[in-house]
Amino acid sequence: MSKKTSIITGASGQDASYLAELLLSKNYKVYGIARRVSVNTNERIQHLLTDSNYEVIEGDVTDSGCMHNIINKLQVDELYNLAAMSHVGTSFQQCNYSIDVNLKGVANILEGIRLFSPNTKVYQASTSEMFGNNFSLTAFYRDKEGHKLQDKFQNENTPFNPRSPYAVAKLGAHYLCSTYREAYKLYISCGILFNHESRRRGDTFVTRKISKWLGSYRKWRTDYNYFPIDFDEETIYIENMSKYPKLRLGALSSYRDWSHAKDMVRGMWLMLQQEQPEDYVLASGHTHSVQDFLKESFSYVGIDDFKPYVFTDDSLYRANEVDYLCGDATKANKQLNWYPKVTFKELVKDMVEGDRYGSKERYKEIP
Ligand code: NAP
Ligand code: F7E
Repeated sequence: MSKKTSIITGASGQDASYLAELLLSKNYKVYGIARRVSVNTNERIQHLLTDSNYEVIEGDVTDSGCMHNIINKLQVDELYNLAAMSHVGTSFQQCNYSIDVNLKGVANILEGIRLFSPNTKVYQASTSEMFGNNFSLTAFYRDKEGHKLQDKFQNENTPFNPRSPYAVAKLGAHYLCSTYREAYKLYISCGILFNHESRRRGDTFVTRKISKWLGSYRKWRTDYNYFPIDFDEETIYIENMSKYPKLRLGALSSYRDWSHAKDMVRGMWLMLQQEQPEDYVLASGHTHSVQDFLKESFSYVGIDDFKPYVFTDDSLYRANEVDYLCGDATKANKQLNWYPKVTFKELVKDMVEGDRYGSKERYKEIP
């Protein structure tokens, strides 16, 4: 049987690095599309660059001619579109740009597939941000004490209600995918993925911001050994000797359904191995607040109360917030036999350990 071939856009990103590892382990030829940058951004895929089955091709999803040429020339079996301006907060400041990459970029790819490579199966990276503050309710049930409860969750039937330029662009792309799927009978599946993190997570997302800060704070503490520590409004200090800036964060009460990125890329691949293209939610089904993440990560390093170490910075609040996300992945569980393996606790531990010794140790992963 001939080797399967694939394109991954957004090759230098968190998910693309795990997906490339997965596809290479399944003996695929992988073409990673990465945009031209003035400095090296291949840190996450450096270890793959010597693999003869992995090739990086320069390309930008906002350039239709470029994407059409690549799609036409390679005629791959599977294309995973992971390229995005993926930061929700930034999208409020860079609205047009977010639409260019996250919506028009998808149009460029879909047109390329339609015109030049209609047998290529496409995965589109949709997002739980498309739900905004909408949720569905389970039927009432009773807890152990007999109290009447109901759970809030989002699944494939929950109506969308985007609350950021990022989410609006992603929702436009999501609908464009279903339109192309129906109109041109193309194999296009969208994964509606809830938050997923790892040691390779970008350091401006809240989980990695926390684990990275803990890593550098612990180094500072170790450098100054056991001196008593005190606090003023924005800093932590050691008896007039040294000051260290507190961890600056915005909204602490948002709830997110966090999984490990490695689990998620397995689901992406499974979506393209089905008879029919469909959209699927991938999520752990457990939700935690940012405060929960802080509590878990600080207590992992022996700090019982995180509050004195955190400075709430008003400038880090978003113009609109998504308050509560908790995914119901029953469809993926049943149809794809997909279940996440890494728990919230294991994820936090892995990220905090990953940042403990600085960048060199970061990529020693959960096995
Ligand atoms: P990420 O780490 O931010 O990676 C995004 C990648 O897209 C980067 O490699 C970036 O390149 C590339 N990119 C940006 N603009 C581009 C352009 N114009 N042309 C080509 N490439 C471009 O994101 P991720 O966490 O891996 O997420 C992967 C995808 O899943 C994204 O589409 C994201 O929106 C979506 N998603 C993520 C999550 C999550 O929790 N991680 C959840 C739901 C959906 P540079 O390295 O040059 O910046
Ligand atoms: O924020 C709050 C923030 O930026 C999580 C992307 O991968 O997942 C991600 O989007 C929560 C929000 O992720 C800070 O306000 C508090 O409530 O880590 P985040 P996100 O916005 O959920 C979705 C599914 C995607 O599709 C996206 O691509 O944490 N928060 N303080 C903060 N967030 C950040 N970034 N920085 C803070 O200082």
